Amino acid sequence: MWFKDKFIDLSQPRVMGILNVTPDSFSDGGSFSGIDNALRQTELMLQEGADFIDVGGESTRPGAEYVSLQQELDRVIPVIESIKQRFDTVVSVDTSKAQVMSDAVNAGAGLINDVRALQEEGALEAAVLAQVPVCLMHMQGQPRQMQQNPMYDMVTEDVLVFLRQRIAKCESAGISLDKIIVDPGFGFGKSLEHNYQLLAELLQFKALEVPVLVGMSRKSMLGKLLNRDIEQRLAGGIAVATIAVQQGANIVRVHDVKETVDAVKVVAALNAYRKK
Ligand code: 7PM
Repeated sequence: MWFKDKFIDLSQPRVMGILNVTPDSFSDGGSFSGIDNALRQTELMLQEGADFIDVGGESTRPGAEYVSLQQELDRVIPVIESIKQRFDTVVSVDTSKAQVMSDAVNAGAGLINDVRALQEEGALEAAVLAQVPVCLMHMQGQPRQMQQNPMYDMVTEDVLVFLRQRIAKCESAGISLDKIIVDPGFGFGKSLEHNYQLLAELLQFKALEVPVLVGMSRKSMLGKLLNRDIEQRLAGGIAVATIAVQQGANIVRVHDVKETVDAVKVVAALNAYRKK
């Protein structure tokens, strides 16, 4: 798949490194500015083998409040510009706002990653004009209340139906299938049981005939199951990333790039032998 200027072969599993540029992620106590901090983190993740750097300025953490447009632009655009100046990598922009999408792609972003699947005002139009691939994610509800009491008839079927509808909307608006990625949205309006059912049935998403991205890194589906704090979820994260790739995921979005790159390479090696 082409991400603006760069081609990434998604027949092999790829790793997307998470770069948070929300204010809390800047408080490292040192003398580095937000941009310096972001650049250091980016350089490390690229050395560790990340294929994408996902830049997000809106905290979509359960319970989080809405971030204003200007706040999000101020956080995200300078970081994308600086990364593209220094590194030859695909930057993805984690946003739901049309203006952030347009400005980010102008600043060099090669992928629009939208947890609201281009449903916000003007987002679909902005993505069409931007001419870069989009990742359509499923979310039930909105971040501030989505984890209160998530309910589904059949979680996998419900998420598949939603993604099929969003793919159809994108196609009729002028985004071709070869520019679409889907994501079941682990942790976004899903109980622990919903998350594991989706992971068990991830292969079903291959029926959509577009690449599949997953993000489970450090999420509560690990914390709740293992009774681990955020910083103690690495082993669980490697396990679910490995399983996801084995179940057909093309891109895994993670904080812990080095460990995930190794795990994903093991699955890729195994699959190469399996085909012979
Ligand atoms: C705080 C807590 C900040 C949790 C951000 C988060 C996904 C995503 C996020 C995902 C795609 C996180 C979330 N999660 N985009 N953005 N898929 N495509 O845990 O699962 O990183 S934000």
